[in-house]
Amino acid sequence: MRCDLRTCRPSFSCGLTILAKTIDQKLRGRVIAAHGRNYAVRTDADLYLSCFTRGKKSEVACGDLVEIDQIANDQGVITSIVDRNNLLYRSDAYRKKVWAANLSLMMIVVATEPSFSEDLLGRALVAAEALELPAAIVLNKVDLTTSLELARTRLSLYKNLGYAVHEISVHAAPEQALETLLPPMQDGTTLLLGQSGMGKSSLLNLLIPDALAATREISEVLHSGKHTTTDSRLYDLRVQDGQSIGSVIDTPGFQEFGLAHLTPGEIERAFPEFKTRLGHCRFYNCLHLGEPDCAIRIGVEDGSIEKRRYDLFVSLTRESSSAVIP
Ligand SMILES: Nc1nc2c(ncn2[C@@H]2O[C@H](COP(=O)(O)OP(=O)(O)O)[C@@H](O)[C@H]2O)c(=O)[nH]1
Ligand SMILES: [Mg+2]
Ligand SMILES: [Zn+2]
Repeated sequence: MRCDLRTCRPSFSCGLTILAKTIDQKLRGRVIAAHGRNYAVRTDADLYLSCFTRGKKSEVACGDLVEIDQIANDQGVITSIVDRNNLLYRSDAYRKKVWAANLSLMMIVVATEPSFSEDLLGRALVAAEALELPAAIVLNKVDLTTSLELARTRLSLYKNLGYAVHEISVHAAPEQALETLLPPMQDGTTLLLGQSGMGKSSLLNLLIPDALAATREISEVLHSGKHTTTDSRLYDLRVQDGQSIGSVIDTPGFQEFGLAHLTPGEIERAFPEFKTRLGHCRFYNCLHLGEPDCAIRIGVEDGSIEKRRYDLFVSLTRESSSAVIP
């Protein structure tokens, strides 16, 4: 019996079956969870909880669009990564790791209490600038009024640099928090960052009411039963008329936000307040670390560049130049 690709069924032992299968099962989806070299990929129709790459080195990130070959019910091999708009890395002195892909906004959650780390905040902003990714700061727990003014004062620097600072209280004013945060997140993919204690999990649960349950389900497969929270996870923000109106990537490990993979040029360009001064140093290849007649250091001395921002620049430049990332 002759058959063609449309009528051929896997139960018929026909030579075309295998071909039909490959054509049928080249699926396109989005990576919604990443744990080590295990990924969960969601296609329009299905969720493939157990996907992996064949290569030795895996460069797939949460948020990536990928093509997969189905190999079993919920298992797939990732065969290719569809072009990315952007890819965020983090690194230590020895290697860089992919972190999240296809982002449209970085949202950094800080709080009135406990005190937040300005070093981490600054690093996140530099990472965003290096990708030309818009960044916004969320100040949570504004109900804790005794520490509110201090937090506002610390954040005024970033407001002056042009970053949006959204004040919210997940506990005291959840509806208002949604009204404030959903519009900028709409239609894109927002990376949610925050050091622990800032209320990131509380905010995520407000944005995605079943986030914790969904995480548990996927974690069980990715970690074969172990409950850990080391994954990056992508969630649909809201579904309207069957269409998602945006997504959020939640990612742990913010405590060690290494940017040693950035080059000195990328670092200096990631400071918006340096922009008008770059190119005005005495030496064309000035590193702004102590050279005479350095426009950046003159800016620090006359107060137009904040000392804490310059200090961050120096730390990042030193880390970058002592790193041995291949
Ligand atoms: N007062 C106050 N506490 C909050 C608010 N949001 C979160 N918290 C509390 O802050 C602590 C840390 O919250 P959590 O969501 O676990 O923070 P995460 O470590 O960033 O994920 C918890 O005790 C929360 O109940 C808020 O808007 N106001
Ligand atoms: Mg948490
Ligand atoms: Zn200089």
